[in-house]
Parts: sequence; structure tokens; C-alpha cells
Amino acid sequence: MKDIAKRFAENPLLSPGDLPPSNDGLQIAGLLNPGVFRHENKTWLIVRVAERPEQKPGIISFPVLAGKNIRIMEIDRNDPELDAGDARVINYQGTDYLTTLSHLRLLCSDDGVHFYEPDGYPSLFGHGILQAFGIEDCRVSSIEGTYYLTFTAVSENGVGVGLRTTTNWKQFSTHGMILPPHNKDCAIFEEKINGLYYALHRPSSVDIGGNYIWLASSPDGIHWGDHRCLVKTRAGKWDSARVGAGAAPIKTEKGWLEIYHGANEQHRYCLGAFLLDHNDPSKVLARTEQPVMMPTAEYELTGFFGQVVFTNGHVLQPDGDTVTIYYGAADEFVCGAHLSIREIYSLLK
Ligand code: MAN
Repeated sequence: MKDIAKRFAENPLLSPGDLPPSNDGLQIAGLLNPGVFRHENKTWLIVRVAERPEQKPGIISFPVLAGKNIRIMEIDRNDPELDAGDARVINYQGTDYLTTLSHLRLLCSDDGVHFYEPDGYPSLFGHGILQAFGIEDCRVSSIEGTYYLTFTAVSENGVGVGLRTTTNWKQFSTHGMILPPHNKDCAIFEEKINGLYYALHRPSSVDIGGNYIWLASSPDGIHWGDHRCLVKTRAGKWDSARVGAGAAPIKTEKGWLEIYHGANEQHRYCLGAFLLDHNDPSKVLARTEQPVMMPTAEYELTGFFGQVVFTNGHVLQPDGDTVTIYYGAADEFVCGAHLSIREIYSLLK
């Protein structure tokens, strides 16, 4: 197995201590899974900031949005009605909760390596009952002068895909939930195909089916239909339990190249790639057998949730071959790496 990612020497680029929390009573547990875009000659990240209160011994505490306020839930770790086997999500008295509350924060950089929070750009917080457990893992697609932000909207009602749009990153239009639960990992293609918008997304089926990547199309980028199942998990392989799209696919001379994540039953997250037909993206032309990147660096193996590399944002460099991915490592750090499209091609089967 070959990992073809060239990690930045400066990794991790962002760690929880690098930014102030959004609220006095909270600490940042993870900076992760940034959406990426170019704007005003800079590289921008829209980073998922996962927060929770300082943890006291014997108690698990986490924030939940209640209207404009934050409510802190506190549960005794020995409570028989608590199931806290996963660092990310718990079940208490039959209801699922997230252990952290995420919002999205804008950072920018002149060199693509050193990022700072610019003045005058708002953070994006969840609002409404469908985002009470936060908003996460934003993909940014730039289409005809408008940025489309697709993100995971979480609440006790389930996990779905929310959409906001902007042209200037200061004012935003909200379009509610565009794909209902259970759905996440939605990336809109940055070009229309035969007059329609296209998006990759990841519904999950509870009984029959699984965690597969689907394709949808839309006349307006907001209302989606004609859903088709494209890419499935593969038993016994690195992507046996779940697969999900990364950022918008890259238009290459061979087709639409998508870098996706896959996880196995042990929740080890790696990256792979597949290729879709230019003119008919419901045709999968090829897929990597092996991952192109897997958790190997110390900051990928240990952290808030170890053994994770997860990307949902990249920049295509002017050479047309280098894709600079920004990625979440161990659900705690933001990192960068370069991948070569030619090298990815050589692994496509
Ligand atoms: C999974 C993980 C978490 C995430 C929730 C809700 O449990 O990806 O990091 O917070 O889903 O999206």
C-alpha cells in the first residue's frame, strides 16, 4: 500500500490552542475538516470549530444550542443510562447527542500555509431546531460568482445537509435543509452539466443499503432530484463501512476526479479517488483500489479521534497537476498535503 500524499512540513497548520473559543465557558476540542476556496487573491479555510466546556472528573458535559443561547448538558459518567463508547457521539436515555458543538470559522492566508482570522468576517453558527447540535464539515463550491456552502446540520432530529450562499463572505442567504436525514458529505460540482447543477451526497440506509455516495441533479442548485447511487463500500477493504465525497470534483482531461474518504469498521478514515464521466457524471469510470492517503503521521494517529484523515477542501495549483488538500487529522488538527493528479491516475483501476 502506497501513500502518495506529500504532507506539509509545517503540519499541523492549526491546533485547538491557535484560536480563541467562541464563548467564555467553552474550550476548543478540535479544529477540523475545512472547506477551502480562493477569494480576493488569498486561500481561505472555513474551519469546523468543535467546542465543549472544560471536562470535570467523572462528568461528561457538552453544549447544545437553545435558541440564541447555549445550554450545557452534564451527565455523570457512571450513569447507567449513558453510553459514551465513542468520543464524538453519546447516547443518554435513548437520545443521541454530540460531545462537541461545532460552528464554522473563516481564516485566510497569503501563502496557503500560515492562516489568520481576518477582521470583519463573521463566524457561522447553527440556527434553528435543525442545527441545535451544530454545523460541520462545510464544502464550498464557486459557481457563476456565487459561493455555495453545503454543510452537515445536526440536531436530535437527525443529520442532514444545510445550504447557505454568499458572494462576499459577509452577508449570507440561508436555504434551509436541502437533503434531509440521514445525509451528509454533500459537494456541489462547480460547473453545470447540460444545464443542470450536480452534487455528490451521502445518505445512509439503516437496514437495506449502507453509507454510499450518491449523485443528484438540480435546476437551481437548491432543489435536488434524480438521485442515483454511485460508489459503494467494499467488504474487507479500507472503505468497508462508509464512503463520502470530499470537496467538489476536479475537472480533468479524463473526467471529474473526486477525492473521497472511506472508513472501515474500526473507524479508520483514509482517502481514495474515483473518476466520473464529463458529460454524464452518473458513470463511474474508475476508482482507486488502495487509498491514496492513510493516517500515518503522529498528528493523524492520535488526537480527539485518532486514525483519521478527512478532506473536504482543496486548491488546484496553476501547474494543473498539484492538488493541495487541506484536511482534518485525528478530528483535532487542520493539516495540508499535496497530491499529484498524475499519480492518482496511476492508481485508478
Ligand atoms: C459522526 C462524526 C462526528 C460528527 C457526527 C455528526 O459521528 O463524523 O464527528 O460530529 O457524525 O455529523
